[in-house]
Amino acid sequence: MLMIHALTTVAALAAGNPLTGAVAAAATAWGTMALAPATQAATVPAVPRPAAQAGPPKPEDGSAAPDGYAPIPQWLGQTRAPHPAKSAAYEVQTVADGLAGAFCFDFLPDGRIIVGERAGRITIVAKDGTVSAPLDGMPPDLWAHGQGLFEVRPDRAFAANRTIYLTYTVLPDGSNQAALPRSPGVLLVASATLSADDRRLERVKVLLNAEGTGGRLIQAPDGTLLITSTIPSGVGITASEWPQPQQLTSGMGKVLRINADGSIPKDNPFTGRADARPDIYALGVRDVQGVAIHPRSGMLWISEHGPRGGDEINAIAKGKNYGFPVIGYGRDYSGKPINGDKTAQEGMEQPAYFWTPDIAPAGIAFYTGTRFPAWQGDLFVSALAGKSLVRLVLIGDRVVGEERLLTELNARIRGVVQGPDEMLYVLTDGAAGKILRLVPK
Ligand SMILES: [Ca+2]
Repeated sequence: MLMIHALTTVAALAAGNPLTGAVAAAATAWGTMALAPATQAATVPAVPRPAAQAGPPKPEDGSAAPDGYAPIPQWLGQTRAPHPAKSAAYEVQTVADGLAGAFCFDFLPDGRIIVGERAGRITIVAKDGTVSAPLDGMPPDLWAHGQGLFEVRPDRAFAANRTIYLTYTVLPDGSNQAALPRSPGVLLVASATLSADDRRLERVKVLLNAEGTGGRLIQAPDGTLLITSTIPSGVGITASEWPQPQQLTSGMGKVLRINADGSIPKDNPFTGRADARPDIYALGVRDVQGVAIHPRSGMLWISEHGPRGGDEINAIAKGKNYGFPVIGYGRDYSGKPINGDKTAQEGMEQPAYFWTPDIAPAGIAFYTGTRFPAWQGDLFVSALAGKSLVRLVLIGDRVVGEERLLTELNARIRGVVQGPDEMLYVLTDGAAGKILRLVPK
């Protein structure tokens, strides 16, 4: 499925070879960020983007609708796993409402919830459900036209340091807003301090230019930050235009890893290589919409949107290649095969699970609590187009069951988080978003 990118109707910007340009831009971006003082005024070079479409998508641009394509999995249970034998009854309670375009939420150590809305607002939900006024002190260059604020995440030691991390898009330097290409925004990662009165962000510091058009962030158990960086995607954009996920000089289509101060961990897999960004942790991803740390292995798991079909769950290992656009289980929006419908190749990782047709998976969470014993160890996947909360029953890294919960809401679900009370919380998408809590019945 596609992200909610702006379909600007104006003419495209850049001329020239987009691939050569991408490599050059990547090198420039990295060099600049490494040398520049880490302030809000850091230089943001333009990254080549696909040409804008004149008007709405045309029929030949395709759609994301199911078309009967049903690729064969590598093993039984890699897709369409059977309904699990055991489940749990739940009731749904409303925790907060009145959220608009909320994209992410997480718990602060005192049990309050911090919420990020795409337009560039951060609010805090009190335990009684009251939603605060948006925080002041947001990055002034946050550009929200179709992109915007993607992640708001407290540091693991937030109670002591009041640090939060953000991912958001800005317009690159020199952008002419009257002649923008499609999806021109560039993903930045920043840290900030929440003021003592909880009303504003202070000391906003840009840590990284990730180059992508969107992305998620989560802090690993070792304190490093894992950031996902997407390629532009959406109807009218073909996979063959976007080889960057396989290019080590580009930040796009990657999982990136930095220290909490923006420096590069010495044990990153490509450090010391002249032909690679040193912040790359894994490659070959497309459009990551959910991140979670596995409670036992400490590994990053992600949800990822394919184009038309080929949504994936991946367990991310250091230095590995997750295949896009060389292998996958989806097709271009036009319905045309990508790389001859190739689904496997030596040296490329298989998804732990995939969906064709799409469910548009978004936020994910492992359930580790005791309130729902039948759900312990399972991975929960919020689904936008799938309008459900998907429960994946795991044995090790293999899925052995799939159940769709919350279908009764008929709502696009953007996120899922386990609360400190060991209940599951979900965030609904759209202009009238809510945070809901699942409690045992
Ligand atoms: Ca893949």
